[in-house]
Amino acid sequence: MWTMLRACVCALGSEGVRVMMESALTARDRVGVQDFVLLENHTSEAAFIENLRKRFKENLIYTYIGSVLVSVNPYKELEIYTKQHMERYRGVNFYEVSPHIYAVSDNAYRSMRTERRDQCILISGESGAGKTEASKKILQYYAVTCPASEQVQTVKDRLLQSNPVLEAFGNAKTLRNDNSSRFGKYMDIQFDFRGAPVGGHILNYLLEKSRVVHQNHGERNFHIFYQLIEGGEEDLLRRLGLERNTQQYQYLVKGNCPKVSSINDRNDWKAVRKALSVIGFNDDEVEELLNIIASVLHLGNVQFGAEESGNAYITTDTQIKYLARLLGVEGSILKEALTHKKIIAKGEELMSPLNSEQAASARDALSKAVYGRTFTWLVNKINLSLAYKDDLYPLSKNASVIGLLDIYGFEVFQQNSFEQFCINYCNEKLQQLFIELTLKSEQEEYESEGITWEPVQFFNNKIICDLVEEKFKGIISILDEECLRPGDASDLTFLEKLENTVGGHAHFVTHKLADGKTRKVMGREEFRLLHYAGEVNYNVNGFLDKNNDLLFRNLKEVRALGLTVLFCCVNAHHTSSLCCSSILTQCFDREELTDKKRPETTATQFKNSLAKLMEILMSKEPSYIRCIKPNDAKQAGRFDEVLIRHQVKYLGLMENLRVRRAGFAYRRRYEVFLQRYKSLCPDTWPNWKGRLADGVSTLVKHLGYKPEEYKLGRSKIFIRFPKTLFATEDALEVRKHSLATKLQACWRGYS
Ligand code: AOV
Ligand code: MG
Repeated sequence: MWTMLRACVCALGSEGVRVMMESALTARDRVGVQDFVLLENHTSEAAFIENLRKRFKENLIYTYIGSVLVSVNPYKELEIYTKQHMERYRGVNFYEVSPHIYAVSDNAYRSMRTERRDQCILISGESGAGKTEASKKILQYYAVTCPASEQVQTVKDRLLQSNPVLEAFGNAKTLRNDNSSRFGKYMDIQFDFRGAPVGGHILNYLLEKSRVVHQNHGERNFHIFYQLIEGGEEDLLRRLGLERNTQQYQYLVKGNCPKVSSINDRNDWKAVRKALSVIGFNDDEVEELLNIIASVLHLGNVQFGAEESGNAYITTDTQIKYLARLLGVEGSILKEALTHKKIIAKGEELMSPLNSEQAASARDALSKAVYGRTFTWLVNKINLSLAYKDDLYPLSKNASVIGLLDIYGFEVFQQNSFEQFCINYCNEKLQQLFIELTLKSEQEEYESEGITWEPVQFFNNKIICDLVEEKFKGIISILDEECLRPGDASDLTFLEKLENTVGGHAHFVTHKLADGKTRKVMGREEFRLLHYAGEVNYNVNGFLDKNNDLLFRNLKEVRALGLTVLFCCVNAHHTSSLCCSSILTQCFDREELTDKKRPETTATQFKNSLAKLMEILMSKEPSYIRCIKPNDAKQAGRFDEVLIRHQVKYLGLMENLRVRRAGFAYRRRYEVFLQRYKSLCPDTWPNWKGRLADGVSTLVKHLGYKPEEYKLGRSKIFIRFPKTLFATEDALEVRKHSLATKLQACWRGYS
């Protein structure tokens, strides 16, 4: 009992200072335990949730499961991110202070420094759970606490300022989150041998382009459009031909949600403008970028009428005038391009008219392509600005990296489409990585090292990943097949093929029942996936088009339109650099436009980029932050137990806790352990001549490790509690210090 209490109080750290005033038991009753491992009834889900609730009520949003940080979104500003807080966590061991995202950040940083191993911090949780906020806190922590010089300061500023820019162009208000990431982001922060951040690199994943032309009820387009219209200076708006009224623009009215109480577009505009200049965009580039944003809005307002023949004509000449000016394309060419497609007949190029419906969808495809490409251009530009540039100290082998992963969280709406399918698939992959690295491999390691172990059962979502991505018979393969099949392929034939191929899969459901009857609760255009995080019905409408990414495919007429406008652009650019957008000419390079090879489909590209991402993450040492959303109303202080229990379940937190409780917090190969600590024992210092395992055994006995504190496997030592290791680290510090003092004394003696 006494040991338990001591562990608790010790674990409470600085939080503990406050609660030490009361008896330790009462304190625990009130604020819970800061590591779920300390829960008396660690197999009870109810006890787990109760602990979360107690802490949430006390504004203690962070709790550990061993080294995994569980974070509950407070939906209010807490005074826990000040500089003083950062200082408190700097260079301090995990368990000596209360749980915090700074402790995880610091721990990753110190592991990177002392063990020279690249790190990554994986942040997961559903939409609105707090992933993006968490990633920003981590970045801020490094910006404030890492060593700095003038040059490093510039890098820190740029790293920080990349956030408002990317959020403006890549985040939007959804029903789940007012600032929802609509793209996936993996950011490497590079550190030099002194531990100073000297560069960075961002990988972006599949932006939700369809939002440019359509938003569901209660949602908005990307923030930048509103920021520009609300915050843009008078003369800027005049130059761009924009009015200060978001409701004038077709692309901004679909969701009927121009204003959001938690968002101040005008202030955000100022922040974005400042951030663009910190990152190093010059005035011309900013102007061009805004020209493109305005062009998209004007494009959205281009309307078509139908001639008697049914051919489309443009009814909105003002828009064409602005577009021509902003994009640097001649108005007549633009008009023709928007209402015709280019076809090749008998080896000759001909312009064939579109009807008004075709013209409208061509216009939207063009807007999406322009916006999507500009976003990629923006990320590339930021990467150039973050790239390490010091010729004096080239980034050598000594450089290390901490990667931050912040993706779009699992999401379910009333209507779910191709975008949700991709987003939720991405979350399956991340969950799979968590399982591989924490639950599965941890247990496999005990087995291979010959450590006795009672296996913990868990749900492995690999079966769902396979259902989506397996070659030839996974959903993506079937979708691609339909996209490439000439003839009558449609969204519905895709659904039919799905039913025929994966209809019997345990995680796949449609309206059809095995006995030939139909399931009434499901639409005929839907399929349901039983994801690890819950059931989602996907409407197949638009799957083929979105996967084909119309603009660059032979299959649809839009391609010709896009090419025409952009060829105008490219050609204009070559004849006169004064007109036409140089950003767009960089975005759509000539080679790609004339390349006859069929590009990969959107889903396949996404699948491949995720596979690469998993490889990157697997090569690094991971830290985990598991974010939980406390309620669906985005409200402070509301702890919706049903919602939270669901997340605890699907995040696998109980299994995580069980593995942790039964397992070992730390493990190192014998040679690594011996090399680091051999100086603490006269028998192993300066060198151990015998078997490595015997050396480690001698060393830990000398250090006074108790038998229950560690186990020796085939090639590694396993240490059960972090505090054992921390005590050893402290001893090493003391020894280094006394050595240094002795050396100094010697030095003084000589001089
Ligand atoms: P997400 O990244 O996980 O959702 P965010 O990080 O954008 O979620 O968080 C959503 C909102 O919750 C933020 O805009 C804040 O208002 C609030 N919030 C989150 N974390 C904190 C915190 N630590 N302190 C105060 N408020 C917080 V998504 O991108 O939609 O998957 O796709
Ligand atoms: Mg986010």
